Amino acid sequence: MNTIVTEIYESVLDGAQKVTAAKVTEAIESGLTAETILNDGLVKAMAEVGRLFEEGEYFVPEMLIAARAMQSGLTILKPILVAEDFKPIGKVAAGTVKGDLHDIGKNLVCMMLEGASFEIVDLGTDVKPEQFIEAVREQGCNIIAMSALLTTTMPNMKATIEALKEAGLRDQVKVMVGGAPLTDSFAAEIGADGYSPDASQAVALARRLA
Ligand code: B1M
Repeated sequence: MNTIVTEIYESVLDGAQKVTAAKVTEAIESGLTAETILNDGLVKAMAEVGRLFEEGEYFVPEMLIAARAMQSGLTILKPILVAEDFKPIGKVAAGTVKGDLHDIGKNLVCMMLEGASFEIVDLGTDVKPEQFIEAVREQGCNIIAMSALLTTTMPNMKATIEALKEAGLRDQVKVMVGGAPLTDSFAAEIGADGYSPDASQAVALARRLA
């Protein structure tokens, strides 16, 4: 791995927010692509944080400061990942489902979709079914993008789809889902229109759905 990328990776593991931001800036200036910085530095580090948490070496505070460091790097990458020339090809209501506070993956998906000329209504985390419904009704969103990182919150995706049906809105929107514990078959089972394992494939999926 390139030295700066290794330093970015280590700074996220250490939760050293300022170092991550400085190293990401340095990496961009040195000519590395945003994709390399993102995938080999930031995303890889968060996967390692997850492994350390599973093994009992990291606890919630360490996960949290690592997440903050990752966010500081993402903020710097955002202008590069997001196109400046912007004519929306669809309006997406994005959110992490009810009960779930993990937002790094969702934020990344939002950035990539924005970069691919989708307009984003970011509902944040812990998003209840009625909030997605309101975004369709009040803001005219034609795609719902739900993220879940916990096995315990995955059922809230189905609850949102059921609520859309009850509100008579299911035919007006496409529903895409993603998040580490999800699978294609889970998406089919709950009646979603598509599943994507990562942020770049989320763009291809949203284009198909739009
Ligand atoms: Co949490 N956490 N966490 N956590 N956390 C996981 C998810 C866990 C797998 C860790 C572990 O045990 N190895 C585990 C879940 C186990 C399970 O459900 N089976 C877990 C747990 C248990 C918990 C708590 C319950 C811990 C506790 O309190 N005891 C708690 C729950 C809080 C809650 O949500 N109610 C908790 C809390 C936290 C923090 C707040 C400390 C922090 C989140 C900070 C934040 O997001 N702002 C945190 C973190 C950082 C993680 C790990 C380490 C990293 C997640 C992450 O950001 N990954 C995670 C372990 C892991 O995933 N390896 C873990 C980087 C991100 C880029 O990847 O989010 O997967 P990801 O997104 C990817 C794809 O999944 C996909 O694209 C993204 C980019 O490629 N994708 C989509 C995501 N959404 C998509 C939507 C799409 C399409 C693609 O379309 C709509």
